[in-house]
Amino acid sequence: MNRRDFIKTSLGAMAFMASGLTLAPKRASAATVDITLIAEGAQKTMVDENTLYVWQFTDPNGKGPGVLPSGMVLLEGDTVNLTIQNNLDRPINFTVEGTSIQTPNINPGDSYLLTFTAPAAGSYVYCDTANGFIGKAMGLAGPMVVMPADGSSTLYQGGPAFDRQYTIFLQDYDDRLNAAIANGGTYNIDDYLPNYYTVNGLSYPDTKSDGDTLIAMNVGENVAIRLMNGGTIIYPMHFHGYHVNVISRNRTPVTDVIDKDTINVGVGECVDVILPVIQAGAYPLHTHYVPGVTANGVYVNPYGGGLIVMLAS
Ligand SMILES: [Cu+2]
Repeated sequence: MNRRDFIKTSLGAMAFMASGLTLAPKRASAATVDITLIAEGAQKTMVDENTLYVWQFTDPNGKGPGVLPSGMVLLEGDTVNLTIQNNLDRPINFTVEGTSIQTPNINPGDSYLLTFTAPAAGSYVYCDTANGFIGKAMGLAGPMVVMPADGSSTLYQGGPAFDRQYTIFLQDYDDRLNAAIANGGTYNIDDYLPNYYTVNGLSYPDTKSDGDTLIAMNVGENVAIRLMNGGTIIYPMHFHGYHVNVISRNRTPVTDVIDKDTINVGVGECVDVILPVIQAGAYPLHTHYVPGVTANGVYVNPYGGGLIVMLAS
């Protein structure tokens, strides 16, 4: 069965969408890019119908990957004019982890223009750090993918090539913290224990019906998967059906153990892997932290409700 037939028969009428970061248009040379991100509160409905008050960065002109309201794809050397508007009730900042890219604290109602040069090719987590642990725990984080300056489909210039790429942005929530923030209260971070988990803003089974979180592949391809931990706990990500080659951790090439089926993704860490598609089928990629495949501790369908995506070829 080919890929399209599989999608039609197994996953409904969904077409491959050129959305989000997955299939971002390629450019051959660096440019000047204007981006606006609004830090704001939003009501997020989870797969068990519970609603969480979350914080998010929202790009009024962009979306994705998945249902994340923001996500950047840049080319190495781009000049980025980034405006951050703070619509939250407290100061925030914008920080690209592992770089010196950071705004000062931005007060409620204020905006700040940060101009920076897109750093070396690779995967980056951006987030608020002005609120400490709470920034990420409330959701104020997103993925930044920097493509090589030569415009090639490689993870870095001269690095391994891929046929397609996916961004898998991992986040978690403790709904007691969300409720406390929504009600203007306080929360003891020592009590933090997440009970909701998302990939690109979605939980399983919704990850099956979004073009950025259904990892659609063809046998014979090399598929780049960017595992990016924007949450607050470690995610041991297990690939069923395939082994992957670990290419880099936090933009540093990995040269020792490269062929694995479980990849530990630490807090704030970005692990870029290449999956050689050696066989057809449908297999899960999920966290081996068992509560992470539930929604509030419950399997909302036979397979779970949290951090699961399907690999389909
Ligand atoms: Cu597993």
